[in-house]
Amino acid sequence: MAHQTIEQIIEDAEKEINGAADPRVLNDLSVKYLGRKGIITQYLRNVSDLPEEIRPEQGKKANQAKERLSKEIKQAERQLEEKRLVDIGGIDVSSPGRPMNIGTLHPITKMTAEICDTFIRLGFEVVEGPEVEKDYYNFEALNFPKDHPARDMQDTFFVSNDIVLRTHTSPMQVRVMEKHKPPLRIIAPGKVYRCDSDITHTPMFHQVEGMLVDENASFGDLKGILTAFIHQIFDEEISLRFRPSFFPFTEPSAEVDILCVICRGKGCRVCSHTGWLEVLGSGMVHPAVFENVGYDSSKYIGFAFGIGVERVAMLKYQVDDIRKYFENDSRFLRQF
Ligand code: 2U9
Repeated sequence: MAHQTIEQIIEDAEKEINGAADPRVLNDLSVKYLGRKGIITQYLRNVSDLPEEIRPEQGKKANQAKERLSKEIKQAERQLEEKRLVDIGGIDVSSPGRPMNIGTLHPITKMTAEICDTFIRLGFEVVEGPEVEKDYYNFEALNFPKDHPARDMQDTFFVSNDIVLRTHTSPMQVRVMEKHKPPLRIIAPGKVYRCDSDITHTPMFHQVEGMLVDENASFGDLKGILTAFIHQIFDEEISLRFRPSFFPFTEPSAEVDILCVICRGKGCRVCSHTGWLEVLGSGMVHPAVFENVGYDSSKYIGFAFGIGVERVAMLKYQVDDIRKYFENDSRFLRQF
């Protein structure tokens, strides 16, 4: 042993350390080389017997060897422990951490909440109800007579002869009126279904519909409330217009347009060169609807409106294809 050089000792020790497949072997190697009676310790003791000219250098080398082997044994122990954890199917402690993807509310959920909030602040109450609905509540009570062509406007999914997927949330207003007397101020958010699919239509979309019924509601109130809503969602300065329209459940009816957010009224591809973008529909509740729910149509007057949530979100965020909201590409969804 005494005739071995320190370099040879290191070489032998490293061979043994690298070949060790068990932590107990590494422990034995630690004792064998670095222990009280270990090879390096013995070597250090023998240094004092060496000729004086090589003594300091050999002493230094032996101390460095001790430090080096001690580090190598510790590292080999760590590697064996990591391997053991992987082998037992545990965590691979050497693999880099995966970033956590934190979820967010869906942009349509956020837009629905934002729309509802503007009406809640104006005193409206939120009501919710079934998506699978009786033909009576979806059409009949809302003044769409059976076999009337107005039903074709709605591209209905039929569940059976007299059950449909609701094409709007208006059935909720009918249900509330059946149970409660005026005054009423309600909004009905939720999913609706229409058999239609292109870049501006999906078979399922979201609406927020609202209705106010009282003894003295006016078309002026309707204009005031919807103007406040548009200014809240878009911007305080935006121009809007009420354009005559037709719905079976309102008379008179009006659609509300905003000045095109792209061309500011000059006319472009987005607004079909009209300078205006359609945002929502509205009108004074048709007296036939009041009679269907047992309200006296000579005493009560009301107005109603329907807002397509995806449409508002598309205009507000300038998204040109409605399907982007439902593809669930997180790179798109994260932007809102
Ligand atoms: C009752 C009486 C009347 C709700 C109304 C509209 C006009 C309307 C569309 C907007 C875009 C549907 O999502 S959309 O495609 N809605 O234009 N909705 S008035 O009128 C009612 C509701 C309930 C009892």
